[in-house]
Amino acid sequence: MTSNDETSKETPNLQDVSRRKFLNTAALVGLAGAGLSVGLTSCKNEEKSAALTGAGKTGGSTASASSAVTYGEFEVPPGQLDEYYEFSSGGHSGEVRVYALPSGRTLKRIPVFNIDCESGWGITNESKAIMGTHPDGSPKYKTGDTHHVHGSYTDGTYNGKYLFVNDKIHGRMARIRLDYMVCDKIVEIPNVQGTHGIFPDKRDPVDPKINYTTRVFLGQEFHIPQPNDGRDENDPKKYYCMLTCVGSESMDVLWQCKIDGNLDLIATSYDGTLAASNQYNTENGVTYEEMMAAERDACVFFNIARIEAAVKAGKYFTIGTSKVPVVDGTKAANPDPKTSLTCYVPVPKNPHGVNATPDGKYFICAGKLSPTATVIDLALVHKWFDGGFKDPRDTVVAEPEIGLGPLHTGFDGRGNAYTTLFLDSQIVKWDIEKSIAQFKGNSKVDPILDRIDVHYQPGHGFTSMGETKDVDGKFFISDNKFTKDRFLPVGPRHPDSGQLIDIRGDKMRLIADHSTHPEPHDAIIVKRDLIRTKQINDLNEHPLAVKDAKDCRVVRSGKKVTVHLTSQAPAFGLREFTIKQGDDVTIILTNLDKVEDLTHGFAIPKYDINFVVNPQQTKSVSFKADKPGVYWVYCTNFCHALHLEMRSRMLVEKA
Ligand code: CUK
Ligand code: CUA
Ligand code: CA
Repeated sequence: MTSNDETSKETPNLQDVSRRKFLNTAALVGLAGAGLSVGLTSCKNEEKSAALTGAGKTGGSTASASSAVTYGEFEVPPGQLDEYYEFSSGGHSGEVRVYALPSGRTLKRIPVFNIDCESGWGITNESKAIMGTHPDGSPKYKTGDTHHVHGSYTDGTYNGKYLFVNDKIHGRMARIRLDYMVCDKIVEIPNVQGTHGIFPDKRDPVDPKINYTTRVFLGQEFHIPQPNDGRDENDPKKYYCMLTCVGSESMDVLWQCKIDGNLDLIATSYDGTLAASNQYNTENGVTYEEMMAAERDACVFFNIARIEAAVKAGKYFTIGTSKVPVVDGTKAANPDPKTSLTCYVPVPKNPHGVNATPDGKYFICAGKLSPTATVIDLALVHKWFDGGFKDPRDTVVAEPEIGLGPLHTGFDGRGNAYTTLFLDSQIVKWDIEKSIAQFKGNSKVDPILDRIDVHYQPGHGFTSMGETKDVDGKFFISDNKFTKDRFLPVGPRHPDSGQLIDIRGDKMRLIADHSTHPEPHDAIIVKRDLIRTKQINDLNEHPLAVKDAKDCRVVRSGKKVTVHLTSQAPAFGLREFTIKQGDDVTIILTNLDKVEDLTHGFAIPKYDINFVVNPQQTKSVSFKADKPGVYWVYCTNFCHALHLEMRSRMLVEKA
């Protein structure tokens, strides 16, 4: 299926042809295969030692050996707190993880799209209401696939209010409130599949002249026919992808923008005017060979003000039963740059991550199948939108060759970029301004400053505060797959790793290997003082809170039974309660303990109920009392010397 071969017909400008050394499709597939087989066969000694030195994967690694590191410098001694939080996506576990850096301590796993019996996520009524349910009350989806975690911003830096994370499988976005570090809202995006990249606006409405609202943008990776209801399943003309915009407070889907090609990762500009995405499937291919057909794909820019004006002016359509306004951002619908909603900048073959430099000037798009990174000047993108010139490719100000398999780029705020090289198993440090000078024709300049081996296949790489204008240039994390010999073996499924790299000096230094559960994708590193959490819940937050142990009771209305219950170490408010077989039971449990960290568990054997209530928190569960008998309801969370004795008897009378 190829409905748009416009891109493949584009002739790269001549200056470029000599510089860019593309690998042909067959070579690339072979190369990717070789990289993987190294990762997968670690048993043989010679391969192992080759892998350990970082050599033997790409035939000639040029990384400097990491010079003497005094590891103690980065130690966080017992009792001391770390300098940073790291918020990481948990990949296809569907969760978000919280680590401390530089120690690498695991602090928390935040269940989001997954079901988690440690906390009761997906088991309690409150969490099910957030996740969405079938009419019978069961969760609508049990699976999730998180990739990109980003924080909410005020004027270019984190405000500590929210995290946003995508779900690639079911096309959802979740919000995590950072005061409790729990998911408080999930929105399902209509009309899309493969919701991958996500990035919030970096500004709040700080300028009264411009009506900025904080939005989150999401990129659709997979083409689907519209509407996707069984018609047009094999009609290429009906397939397309869209950018989606969600309001960060309302969590409503505000608009969508139809495009040519697909979307992948998202970046937003610091001035709130632009969002962009790399496009690896401008071919509109359905097989990987088709997706690799063109020598160039694109980085597409969205003019947010124009899109929102078009929506306001009613220049949109809707799809199927969805009411979300969809504007047309295809090239055919936008012939004039001066009114265009989108700008498609050609970049080499199947690019991956796009990242915004902290000075707000450039977006950097990594080549993936091209050994290059493309530096796009945002001022020139604006100039193109103003009609200043015709060819969007003229917004490119540099395209340095940096190594094989470039994926994601982090920044130190000193003008340097750090890009993960999946196939070279390295991080390359390069100078952005030098790459621009080189591109202008100064052949004496070499933008490459340093390389360091990582172990072994890096995906995302990111720096401390690196997605903000308050970037501090201290640490880089390389999140790696294929860690094989780096940790004690745990069977065929290996842990993944986050390797901590000190980037303060001229040379990068590998400081630590932190193991992670599979499979981390993107993360952000946030200064600890930007995060202010609450240590206990607010009793009044839940409308059904049972505020006094004296209020514990069983209320019956026909077959509907509500059990009002409290917990206070080492007892539940009712030592026993009786219900009848066939009852529709709701148990509301408030933890009346006020002591910090005094969490109680609540488990009912055979009824598959297990959740915790934190101090002053209320949660509820509903179930059908379908099994007569005696069930010891017990506290699962160690809370008191009499924790084992903290029980209540649920008597289900035979009907
Ligand atoms: S994608 Cu995983 S390495 Cu989902 Cu962010 Cu680039
Ligand atoms: Cu309450 Cu253990
Ligand atoms: Ca492509």
